[in-house]
Formats: sequence, C-alpha cells, structure tokens
Amino acid sequence: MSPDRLYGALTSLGLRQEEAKILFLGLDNAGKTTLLRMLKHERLVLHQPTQFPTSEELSIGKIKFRAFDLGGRQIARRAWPDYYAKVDAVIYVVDACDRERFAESKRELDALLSDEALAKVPFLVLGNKMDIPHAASEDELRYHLGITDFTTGKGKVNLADQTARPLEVFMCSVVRRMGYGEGFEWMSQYIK
Ligand SMILES: Nc1nc2c(ncn2[C@@H]2O[C@H](COP(=O)(O)OP(=O)(O)OP(=O)(O)O)[C@@H](O)[C@H]2O)c(=O)[nH]1
Ligand SMILES: [Mg+2]
Repeated sequence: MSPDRLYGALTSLGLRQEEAKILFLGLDNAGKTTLLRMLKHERLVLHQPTQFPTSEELSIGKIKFRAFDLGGRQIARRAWPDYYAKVDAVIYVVDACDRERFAESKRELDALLSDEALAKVPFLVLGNKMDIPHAASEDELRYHLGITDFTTGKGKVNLADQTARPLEVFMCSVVRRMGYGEGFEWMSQYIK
C-alpha cells in the first residue's frame, strides 16, 4: 500500500476531538513492537521483548493516535485488562509461522473477544511474518483461531447495519512493509 493510501486510511482517526486509543496485543514475539516502530519511524528496529507497557503517540502524516504496546509475555498479559477502558480498536498480532502457539494465541484472543469491556471494540487480527515461506495462509490462521464464522468481511461497511462486532484477519509482513496498511484501512472505518 502506498503511503498516500495509508494516510487516507488513517484520516478518520485524525478528525476526532480526542486521540483514538488502540491496543497492540498478541503473544510475545508476534511483532507488535516491530510494527509500532515501523509505523512511528518507518524503519525496522530490533527489540528486546517488551517488559513494561509503553504508550506512544503515533502520527502518520498529520494523523495522531495513541498506541499501547503492552507486551505479550505471560506475565505481561496479566496487565492487559488494566487498559480495556475506552478502547477504540484492538490490533491483535499473531506470528503466522509459529503453529505450535496458535492454540495459545487463540486462547488469549478468545478471552479478549469475550471480555465485556471490549464487547463492541473492532478487532484487527494481523497474521504477521508472511515473508517467511512456511507461514500459515489466511484461511489456515482463521481456522486455527476459530474465527472462520465470525469475521465480518473486508469490504466497505454500512455502519448503520452493524450487528456483529467488526473482526477481520489481514496477513502482513512488517519487515517487508506489506499488508498492515490494508488492515488499518479496514479498521479505520469503524473508529468514530
Ligand atoms: N520474518 C519476520 N520477522 C518479524 C516480522 N515482524 C517482527 N519480526 C521479528 O519477530 C521478533 C519479535 O518481534 P517483537 O516486535 O519484539 O515482538 P513483540 O510482539 O513486541 O513481543 P513482546 O514484546 O515479547 O510481546 C523480532 O525478532 C522481529 O524482528 C516480520 O514481518 N517478518
Ligand atoms: Mg514488544
């Protein structure tokens, strides 16, 4: 996706009075911090596992929103619920190559999806690391996350006719800068 389209996708976030609050969640090693750094600095940086929650104002073009990177290690996950109030969107990152942990990732995603505090919040699931040849396909990831029947479609939505919680899967590679822009574009339709 071109920077212009990504910019366009995020424009709606910038029209708000307050910053949108977006949580970056998912297991450790999924690529959350790498994505955040890429969005913020447009370059690839290597990271230590995130030990403490961080929050940053992100701007892409003139658009600002606040992103919370809470860390995905088991101990860090315990703090996730402290951040659920007034969330505008959740970006749930999955390592699409780490099949051994799909079940664990599904458990955490299920817990998030069934949390009352996040009941109406749009979820963008990013299947990351598509640049690695044995990465799972989008269908495979949907299947293992158990959300095949719950995703709401990638097209433009009629917000007035919205009964199901917005939930979609986009495959991406943060290191190749592919895929997540389309995901943001989809998600931005739901952020009012
Ligand atoms: N091949 C490949 N590796 C990636 C990609 N995105 C991230 N990684 C690598 O995945 C590893 C983990 O990335 P992080 O961004 O630190 O993961 P995290 O989700 O923040 O992990 P925690 O902080 O422990 O929750 C790093 O070695 C990254 O370089 C990608 O698109 N492709
Ligand atoms: Mg991290």
